[in-house]
Amino acid sequence: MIPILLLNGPNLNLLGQRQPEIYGADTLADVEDRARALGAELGLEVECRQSNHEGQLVDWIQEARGTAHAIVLNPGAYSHTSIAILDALNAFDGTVIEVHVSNIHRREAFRHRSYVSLRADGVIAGCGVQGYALALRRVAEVLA
Ligand code: CA2
Repeated sequence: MIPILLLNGPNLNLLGQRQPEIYGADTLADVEDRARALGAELGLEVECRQSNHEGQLVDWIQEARGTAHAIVLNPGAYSHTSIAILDALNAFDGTVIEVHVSNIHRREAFRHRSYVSLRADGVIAGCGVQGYALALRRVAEVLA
């Protein structure tokens, strides 16, 4: 099994609890359970983490340098603001896939730019929570 990290940023712990018209009805626990199950089918051991704190996300990305072969991450609103997360990802040698549940390009202009996209090997947006599964399939393909 190849170890990979699935990271979710601020407010994604609220998935399934508010704004279902934008983010759907699945909870973060649903998403993480499915990711671990799909990962097992694909030969990936998926470690799931979520934080509302930028520094915590940076710490986990740094830790992943020694352990994970890929990072799938939805940095939430930090996508649009965080040079610190971009810098941490630039120090990570593995595959990086960025996921957004909503289509950030169809939303407010401030969501159109993602610093994380400057490092991401792939970006998935607007596919709902299915985006996480698509990202895992891509990781499995790239690492094969
Ligand atoms: O579409 C995405 O996945 C986002 O990364 C979600 C972020 C947003 O700031 C990005 O622009 C796009 C927000 C996450 C908030 O998640 C919630 C989920 C349910 C209820 C309330 C917030």
